[in-house]
Amino acid sequence: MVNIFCFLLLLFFIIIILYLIVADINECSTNNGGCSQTCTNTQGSFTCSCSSGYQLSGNGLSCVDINECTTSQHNCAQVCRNTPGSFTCDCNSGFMLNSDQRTCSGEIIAYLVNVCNHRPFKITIFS
Ligand SMILES: [Ca+2]
Repeated sequence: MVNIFCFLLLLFFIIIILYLIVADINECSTNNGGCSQTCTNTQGSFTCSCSSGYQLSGNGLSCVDINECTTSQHNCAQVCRNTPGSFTCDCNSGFMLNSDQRTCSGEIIAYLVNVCNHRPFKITIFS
């Protein structure tokens, strides 16, 4: 009698375990699975992933900004400024950021004299 009871109990637990394996639970449907950005449901589990410019932290859940300025992942000619998920380029004093948002042009200051009134005037050119 005890053997039959033990067998049925064992069978019951095996059925429950098989049900949990086969019947996938979408962990992402509750609190985004704990992921700070993207949660992807998989059979029997889930994974977290991050948008471009972020990397998954050690806990596998949260995403942290990549500081492109402290690595070689930026292409700024002069100054790199880290931003959440990205970075921007800037220029040193006396330079102006070009339209490519990466390189800088130097400031050329020239002093000319107005031939009509003989007064000096300043022109500034970025090149
Ligand atoms: Ca960044």
